[in-house]
Amino acid sequence: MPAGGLLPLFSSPAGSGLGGGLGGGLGGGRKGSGPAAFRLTEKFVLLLVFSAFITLCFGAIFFLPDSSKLLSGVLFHSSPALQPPADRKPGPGARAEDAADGRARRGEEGAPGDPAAALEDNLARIRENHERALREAKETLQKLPEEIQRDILMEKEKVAQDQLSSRVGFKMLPPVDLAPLVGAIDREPADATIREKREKIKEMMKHAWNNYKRYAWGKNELKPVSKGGHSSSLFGNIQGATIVDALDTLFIMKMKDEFEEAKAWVDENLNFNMNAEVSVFEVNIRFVGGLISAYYLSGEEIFRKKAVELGVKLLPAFHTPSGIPWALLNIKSGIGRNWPWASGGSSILAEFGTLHLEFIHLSYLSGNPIFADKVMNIRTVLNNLEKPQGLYPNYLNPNSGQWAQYHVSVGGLGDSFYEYLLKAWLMSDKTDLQAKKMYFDAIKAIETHLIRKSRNGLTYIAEWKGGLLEHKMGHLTCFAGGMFALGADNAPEGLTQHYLQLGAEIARTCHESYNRTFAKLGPEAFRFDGGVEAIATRQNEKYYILRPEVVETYMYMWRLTHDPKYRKWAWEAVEALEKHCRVKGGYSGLRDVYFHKESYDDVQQSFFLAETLKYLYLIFSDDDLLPLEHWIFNTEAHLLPVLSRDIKKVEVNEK
Ligand code: DMJ
Repeated sequence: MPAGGLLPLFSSPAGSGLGGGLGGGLGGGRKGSGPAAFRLTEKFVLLLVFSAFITLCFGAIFFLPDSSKLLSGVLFHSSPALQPPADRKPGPGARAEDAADGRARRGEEGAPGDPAAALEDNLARIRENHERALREAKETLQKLPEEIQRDILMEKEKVAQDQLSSRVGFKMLPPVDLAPLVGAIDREPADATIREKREKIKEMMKHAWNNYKRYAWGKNELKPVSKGGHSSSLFGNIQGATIVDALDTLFIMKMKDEFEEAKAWVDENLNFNMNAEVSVFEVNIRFVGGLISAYYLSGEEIFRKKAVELGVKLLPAFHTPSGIPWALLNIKSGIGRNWPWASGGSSILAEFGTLHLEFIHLSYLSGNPIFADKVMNIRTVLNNLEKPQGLYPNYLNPNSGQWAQYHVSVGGLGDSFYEYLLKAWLMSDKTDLQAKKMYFDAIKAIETHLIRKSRNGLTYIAEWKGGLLEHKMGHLTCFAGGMFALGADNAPEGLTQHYLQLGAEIARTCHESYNRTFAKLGPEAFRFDGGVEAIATRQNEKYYILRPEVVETYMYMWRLTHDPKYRKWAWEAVEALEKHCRVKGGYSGLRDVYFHKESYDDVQQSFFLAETLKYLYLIFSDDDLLPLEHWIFNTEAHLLPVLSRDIKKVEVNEK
């Protein structure tokens, strides 16, 4: 309404002020029918509307939730410069510390806009806030008390995580006392043949890397036959898996230029601020593990910063009633879930049981115990549960905290959980005695219930399904030979020799699984039933995807026994890879290792660079490259230093 239309109301003959106007209107208005009476009614209605409007505005400002924000928005027309620094993000080129200190660059703020539009905007925001508050209140009323309690806890944790994120963003990570690295850089092997072989493996790494760079740079993996990028849903939209997975292999092979270009890519492009649903396990072992390893080897802060940033993103996965994390997590919304195929919505033992090493290091590198707390809680839940025959089933329900299906495997779904128990103990400088006990108890039960010998004397590890054995062993299970040997030294009851022997037997069986194929590379799974031994009988188990587990076991067996057969077997694998998997555009997996002509799967897996080539290279290096007393390999072969007792003493003292 134009302002002139209101003016006569305030100059009515019945009075000169507001009071007079009202009095005149109320006194004679109802009875009269002339133009004067009509004006009084009009006055009354307009006044009523006006005062209702004012009341609404003030009522909203003072009584709606978050009134302080509204006050600053409506009454003070706050410009961005007056808002608290936390509300503003540092712009491109701005120093993060500037934003933290609240020292904003005021010259860049825009001029205040049209006041009417601003008022309209504020009213819209008020309405929206009001509606949201009502909606939330309604939802809360429908919740069970436990759910409300959980929400409060989650909210609290979110605040803690936000604080941690901002510390990472503002480069406020505590200083880390990097112990002098033992054996990160080595000498050339003295023996010329060994030197040549090692050089050949480095050439393989160059071939894999250069082709990835040429055809798939920045993508997760390479398609070596069709020469393009390959994306796996395991990483959501996170990119660069091959770059991060390859970092430490490049470092130990002294491929300095390649390491530098990988580092630059991480610095400029590795991004976790996206709407992506990822596998918590895969992102942890490849990205968090790869970044931590690169940090310890190179001392470059960017790797630590990215590792902690990603670790924080993974924390909401633990928001379950038991604290056993979800398998899949949307790193933007923080919403988690489990694989739809996993028994009754369960989490998987090999997934939630393979976070420990990286999360202990994340706490060390961030100075925040939250990561260690999460994985120690997993440990407590598992330790307290009743175990059928002393075995750990592969499926655990994160809501009830109870086992689901009784399926036990040292291969897929179970494997690296056992590996991480042993390595948690070793990485703690042998102080984590709970991990040691759980490991040795577990492998004792495995030996009793799952390990068998074939008619011709091949030792294998079967799968256990509710008490019945399936006489099948996976390629993944072959890592266990190395694990048994690695733990042998400290085995209880004089069992050192026994476990070393067990490791050797598993290595032999896995070598047989390679030797009995056309490609001399092993199938995904092989069986010991129906008259066969160490051979795949099902078409869908005959593929080889450049996996490392067999050469991983050769590496540990070589280091721990120096029996030359392990170098021989490793070299057979190198020759087979060159003959059957190498293509012009990199290395490809095979669809059928028994078939006399290669059928490529057209994927160069990132773990081929992280693990397979690294283990092969180590087999042809001297033992002083990455000595096992100082370094722990995570399950993706990334390097984590043993955290010495002295470091831990410092931590405890500081607390
Ligand atoms: C790797 O990502 C890791 O070794 C994991 O523990 C199991 N699978 C692959 C390699 O086969």
